[in-house]
Amino acid sequence: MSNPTYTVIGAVSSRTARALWMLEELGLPYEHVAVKPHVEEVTRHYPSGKVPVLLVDGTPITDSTAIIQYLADAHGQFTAPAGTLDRARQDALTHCILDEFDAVLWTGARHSFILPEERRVAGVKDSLRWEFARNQTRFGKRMGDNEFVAGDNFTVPDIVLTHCLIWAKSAKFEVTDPVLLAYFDRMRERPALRRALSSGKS
Ligand SMILES: N[C@@H](CCC(=O)N[C@@H](CS)C(=O)NCC(=O)O)C(=O)O
Repeated sequence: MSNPTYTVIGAVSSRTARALWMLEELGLPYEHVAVKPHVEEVTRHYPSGKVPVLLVDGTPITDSTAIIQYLADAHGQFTAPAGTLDRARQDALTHCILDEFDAVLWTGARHSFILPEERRVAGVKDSLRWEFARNQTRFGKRMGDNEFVAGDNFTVPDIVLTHCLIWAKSAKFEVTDPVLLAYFDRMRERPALRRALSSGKS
């Protein structure tokens, strides 16, 4: 059976990079519609206007983590199989990264440029930076000497964590934990990540 047609909607400067990276790791062809949130190309498929959206033969899937886990499951790579204890541990790591890194960065972004100005709380950034540093130390300890987040293999949570570290740099949240810094250096070398980050930029 042939692969479905994949279309990724969203600019690479957003969480869309996660979907592009997974497709590049899988070596699958895709189309990339590099648009900002809330434009008609997005709201047509997802009324909230958020990106990324992945169209699988025209059927939309939203939310970057759901998208990359779907792709990993569908192609049997970069994930432990569903229904195994290894998968439960991998999912726990993915959710931990979403709580401890993605949510902190996203709150920072909301209070910088997403929320209406009168709803932004100026002081929240200091508190978030402290939390981000504390969470790095915790997560670095949890990773220990692992090459990848879940052990010896590159899996879905590696894409989420590395993307959060890239995001942190551009949002001026310092990455300081030595384990995470060394990990970030290793992950940045992945050719599929480099290809993904240049998608839509010409
Ligand atoms: N949990 C979603 C979050 C999607 C999201 O908030 N995307 C941002 C760009 S990274 C967006 O579209 N923001 C526009 C908005 O919040 O209105 C995911 O992981 O895809």
